[in-house]
Amino acid sequence: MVEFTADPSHPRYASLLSRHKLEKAAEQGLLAESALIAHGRGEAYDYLLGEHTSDNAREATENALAHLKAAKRPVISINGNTTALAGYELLRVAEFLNCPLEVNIFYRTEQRINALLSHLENIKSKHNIDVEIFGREPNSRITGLKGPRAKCCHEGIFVSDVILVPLEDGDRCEALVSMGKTVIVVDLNPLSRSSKKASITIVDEITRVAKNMVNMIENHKDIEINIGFDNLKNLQKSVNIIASNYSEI
Ligand code: PTJ
Repeated sequence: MVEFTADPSHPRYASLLSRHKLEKAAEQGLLAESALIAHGRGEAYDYLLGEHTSDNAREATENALAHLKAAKRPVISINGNTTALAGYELLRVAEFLNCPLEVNIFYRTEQRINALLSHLENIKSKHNIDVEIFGREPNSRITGLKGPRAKCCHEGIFVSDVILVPLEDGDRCEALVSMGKTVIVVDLNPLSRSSKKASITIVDEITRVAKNMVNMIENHKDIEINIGFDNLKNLQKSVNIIASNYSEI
């Protein structure tokens, strides 16, 4: 693997660093074959959104964290891309929430599950993080879905009332909502099915979202559930940002 040498002063440093993390993760067998295509789509939207956390994304992030804090059985479900880009930060969030993390991937192979679990266990022991990680032996199914992507762990996703599930597929998002859960997704595409179906959508880059959550926790930010939060209105604000960025040179 080529060494990462970009200087932090480079205008595209964050983007280059994310790409490097994903290349490394691919080499370690953590990613789906289409992971870099999915990331590229995300990057394109991020470019149009201005590559920063918008006010409406921050509002959605705060509301999401408030729901997770108030939940009886919160869970954080992570896939390959999320583990590579924000595994450490989401373990910190899970530790703060005292909730489990479940490795749950769309393109499921036992080899990838095992690679992801040992990667996360290494981060845990390196940083002394105390979080239960599920995913090795799924013993339950997401209601209404067929095939391997329905697999989940009873004590993790199945019994959860609030689930943070970044970069989720539309079908699974819809199925989780139908199970009565509050579903929080992170998706740079405000027009995706997941974005429209979720209870709360954070239209922001997962690395920034996870860091923002850690900052809110570390700074003891006083956040409360926003009962007036309207997900579609929040999504519309992201679409408006894209539209106005697109019309100006
Ligand atoms: O690890 P697996 O097997 O679960 O597979 C993971 C991928 C991401 C490959 C899989 O879930 C997939 O194919 O996803 P999609 O359907 O391409 O959707 C990914 C969505 O996430 C797209 O709408 C992207 O815009 C968005 N996205 C991609 N990268 C990021 C992102 N959103 C936030 N942060 C990102 N870094």
